[in-house]
Amino acid sequence: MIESYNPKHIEKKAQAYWKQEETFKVETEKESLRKDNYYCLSMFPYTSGNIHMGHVRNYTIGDVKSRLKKMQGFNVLQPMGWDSFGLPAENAAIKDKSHPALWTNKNIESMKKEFQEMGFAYDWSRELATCDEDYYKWQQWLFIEMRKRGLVYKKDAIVNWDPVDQTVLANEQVIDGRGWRSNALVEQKNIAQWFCKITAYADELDKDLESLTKWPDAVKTMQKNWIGKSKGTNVHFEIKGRSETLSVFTTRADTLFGATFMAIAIDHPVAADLAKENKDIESFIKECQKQSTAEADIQTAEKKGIMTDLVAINPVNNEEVPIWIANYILMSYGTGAIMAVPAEDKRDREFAEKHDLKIVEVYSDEEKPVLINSGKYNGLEQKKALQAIVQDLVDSKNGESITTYRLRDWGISRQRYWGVPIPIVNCAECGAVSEKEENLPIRLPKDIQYEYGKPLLKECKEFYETTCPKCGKAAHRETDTFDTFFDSSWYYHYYISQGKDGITSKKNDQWMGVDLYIGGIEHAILHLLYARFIQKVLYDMELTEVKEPFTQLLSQGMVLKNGAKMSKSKGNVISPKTLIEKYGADTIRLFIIFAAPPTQDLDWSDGAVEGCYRFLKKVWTFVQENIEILQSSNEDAMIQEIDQTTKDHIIAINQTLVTINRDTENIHLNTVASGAMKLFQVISKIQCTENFGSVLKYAVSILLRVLNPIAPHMTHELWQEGKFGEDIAKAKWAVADESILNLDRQVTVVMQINGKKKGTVTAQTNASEDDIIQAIKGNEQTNAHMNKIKPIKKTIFVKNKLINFVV
Ligand code: ANZ
Ligand code: ZN
Repeated sequence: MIESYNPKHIEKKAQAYWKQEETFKVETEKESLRKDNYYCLSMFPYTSGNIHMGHVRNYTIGDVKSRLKKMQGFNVLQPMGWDSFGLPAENAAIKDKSHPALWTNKNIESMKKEFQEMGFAYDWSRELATCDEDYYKWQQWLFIEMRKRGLVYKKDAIVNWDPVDQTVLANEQVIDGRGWRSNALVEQKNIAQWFCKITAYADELDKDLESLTKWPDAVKTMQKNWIGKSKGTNVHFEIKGRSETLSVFTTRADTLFGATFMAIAIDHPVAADLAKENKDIESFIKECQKQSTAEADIQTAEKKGIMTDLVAINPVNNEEVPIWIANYILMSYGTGAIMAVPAEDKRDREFAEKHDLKIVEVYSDEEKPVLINSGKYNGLEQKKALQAIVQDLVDSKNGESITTYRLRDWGISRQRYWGVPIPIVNCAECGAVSEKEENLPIRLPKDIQYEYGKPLLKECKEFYETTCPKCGKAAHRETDTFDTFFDSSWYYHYYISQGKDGITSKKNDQWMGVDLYIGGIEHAILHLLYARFIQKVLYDMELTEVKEPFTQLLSQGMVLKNGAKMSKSKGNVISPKTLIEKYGADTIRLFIIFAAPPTQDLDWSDGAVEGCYRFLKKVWTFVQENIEILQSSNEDAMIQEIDQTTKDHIIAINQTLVTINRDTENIHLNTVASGAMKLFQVISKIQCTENFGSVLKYAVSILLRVLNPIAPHMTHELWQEGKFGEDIAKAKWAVADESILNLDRQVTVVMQINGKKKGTVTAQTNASEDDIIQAIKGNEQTNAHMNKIKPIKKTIFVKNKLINFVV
């Protein structure tokens, strides 16, 4: 009776073995060469409590790649941790009348269990959670160091305020003017906030995208657009009757003669000034403040404006241009003011038409347009016109060339409880003082009665009452916590050095940048940009010599069901838990890898899952049926001593290995899975009577190793049972044998004397007559015949077939 495939049993067994043997533990502190190390990182999950198929796909891809690299001889670092601070924990705590920490820890526990059940080869000794004090201590340290370098500062800022969730929202969290979670109408509020000066790195962040040759172009483009580098001119307009000037940023100084009005942002200082004396302006501004500040929303919102009684003087022709306050101008871009050219700019035209403002054409209607209505510049085509006008502006000191960025400084203050405390003390005398390093970490108080909507830290005396690190007098702690994007902007360092040696250790560069970073496309912009920024800050602090944190980036495709994204709201979710229960983890892993290349969307198919299960079962049964002969044989292809059919099988196996190895490199892991299936097809045909055991062991050994990264549990069990070795995870990855591949490129040529067969020689396909004669002389038997036949009258040579000596 052979043992039947019982994933539940063998998967538990393999997992226990890895734990016991610490198979995936890696030393990062010992001296090693960067090229021998492989750092494979999957974006750590938010501790939401449930693992969905998107996670499973993300982490399976990383795990297959990691296991493969280990077999290929690399020291592989594959860690896992938890992005564990954030709003959902607070909301859940309210719902469950619990505490965010309890909820979070419970979730970590259950998610970890599921990850272990999936058989992911993590070095669990490096597990981290961003809510751990040992972890965030270094984040607080970094903040203080950045402050010393002028890279963090506090300023009043208008923020999107969600009156229900009682928190500041990022622009992306405002959807159609409403809070993304609460759906409440978002208000604009001015409060003091901490900012990171990411704009100081705008140019580097833009330029270094070029060095990221192993990133998807789509992601690089998104980053580039987000940074939004733009070369243009600041043009200074005098305000009639006032001492100050109004500066505008334009990329089209060539259109200056078409500027028929000016438009300034509602929060421009000039607007604020006017609002003090003018009720209409004041109420217009108030009205606009209700509108979302998200750029996309501003672009599409109805163009509103109010005219002021100020006029600007156009420096190129001294014409008077009315100044408007308009809702489509961003204070945070350029100078917060524009010259409007309705003839050339769509937004300005829309505004002009609505408010009945003048439109002055500046380009002719010809195939090659040239300037018109533009004084001495008339007749110039655009490029030349721009050059000439900018030059004159610079010469007359009415303007200067400038590069601006769409990127803004990163607001990191959150008025929430469940986050890393910002390590600042507010002293009545000294102002905002950074905590002393020896006082870190500033711990988040845990024993707190959790209640919704309350600014908890602000009411927690034990937390905020402290003394000033500078003067020693009584003072209040900052009660804002960090944006959780900060928590995840440096975690890839902590996995390596684990905070033993500071935020990073010198040895970290033996592993940095991350060889392969895998995660969802939803993180294409912010997370990756913040991490790139922090890495550059660490570089400038001389804590690393690596400028980019992630060498290769893989954005895995989505998991779909019938063409739609799997999601709770659509009710089409398939739970990994149920599937593990039914088929075992190996089947899910195989399906995920087999069904689509990692970067493409994967459409769920119950039938295909079933098919994967059947495949694994077949392999299992086949090996079990042959288990005795496998146990008692040594692996050897026995290529010289087997029949032609078996030889062909062995050649086919090696040819399949060529494809598999080509595709492991370009991460088309799906062909590794289909390659394994192909191998099995060939292997199940092996029938030779001689040397069957050795040949089978050779072939099955290849199959198990190819399949191991994808179905690690089953192959682990079969490897040990078939006496292939102790731990397949440490076995050498299978590559094609060149000498066997060459066999396929060889032919057998018959040697004849006067038309009678005397023997055969093997030679390369298409070998010449001379080559064949050399081969004959090189073979004892044929050479003996050759020596007997002298003189040769005639030689008949048929390429790849025969050589006939006529004597
Ligand atoms: C006159 C003009 C004429 C403009 C024309 C464009 C086309 P990019 O290329 O994205 O950098 N602008 C400047 N500051 C702005 C702000 N704070 N809010 C809204 N719009 C602003 O865009 C630069 C152009 O965007 C600038 O050039 C300005 O309009 C507008 F045919 O000036 B332009
Ligand atoms: Zn003080």
